[in-house]
Amino acid sequence: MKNTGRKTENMQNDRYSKIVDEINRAKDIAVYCHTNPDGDALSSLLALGLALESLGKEVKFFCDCPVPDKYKCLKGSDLISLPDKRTYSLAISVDCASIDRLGGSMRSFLSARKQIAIDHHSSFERFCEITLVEGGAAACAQIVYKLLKKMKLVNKDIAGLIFAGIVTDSGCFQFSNTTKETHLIACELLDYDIPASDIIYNVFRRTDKAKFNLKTRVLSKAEFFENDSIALIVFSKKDFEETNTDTSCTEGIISELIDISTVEVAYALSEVGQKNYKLSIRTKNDVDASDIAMTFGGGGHFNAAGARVNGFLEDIKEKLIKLAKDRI
Ligand SMILES: [Mn+2]
Repeated sequence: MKNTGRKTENMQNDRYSKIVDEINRAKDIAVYCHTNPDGDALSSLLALGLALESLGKEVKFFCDCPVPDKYKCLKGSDLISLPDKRTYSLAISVDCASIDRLGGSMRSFLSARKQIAIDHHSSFERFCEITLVEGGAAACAQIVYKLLKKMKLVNKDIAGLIFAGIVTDSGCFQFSNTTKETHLIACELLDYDIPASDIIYNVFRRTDKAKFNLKTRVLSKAEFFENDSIALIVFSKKDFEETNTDTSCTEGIISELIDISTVEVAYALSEVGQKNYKLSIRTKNDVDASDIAMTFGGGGHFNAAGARVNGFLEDIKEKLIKLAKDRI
């Protein structure tokens, strides 16, 4: 990792102690994750929240969407609810690169007396005074772990959650965001006797027939451009309807494209409304996915990013191909 000088380390330590101070001071704390939560967002939220509860704090776990079935296996997932109208002493967001990622939770988050953001996106846009951000870290759960370790709050349940978050966002230790530190943390987590292979199966591999049908259907229509260096799939409303699935079922399917040796940029467009698409981008080599996402007001990581895009499908495709072509 870059910037690991003594000075940066001290700055991070100051930041940790500032956050610990705020936590100690607060009696009631609301923790928040982003809209359409993934395994890292939910695991980070639950690990942090459960740890704060063990300190005797009154903790609320907020997300503006229900927990997807896939993640109901996470310890404490039944504690997560839609935000209420109360004003909390402290609000902490996890895995949110910008304020709008909070979606329907934004108002509740901002109404708290103090706010803290914990995040790992290189595209992070500061939206509150206190932040704990390590752009490029494999998962937000990795940063939550370092905080909870300093606070001596890690137990078996929390270790399992942190592991689930890391597994999700590192593609089970396969993506280029996986560093020595990621493996070292995983090693420490295994000391808590967590069911590692069960967690990997549940959050990373397990699928169901409907998702399988969606996957085979959409992949069979994949398009390739520029000598197979760019790949694109579209999840249309019809694909979702006829396979009895929805946008939450698309996770991971794009990996099949970027795994093809010639492909350097992979796109997935999911139709979410009239001329409205959710765009996912995966890249390899030196192509910056978050840079492409930012063209549409989105963001993310170097090799994985996303955005919302409006327009006619053919126009969007043309624009995406050009953006990729210019960067390969
Ligand atoms: Mn994440």
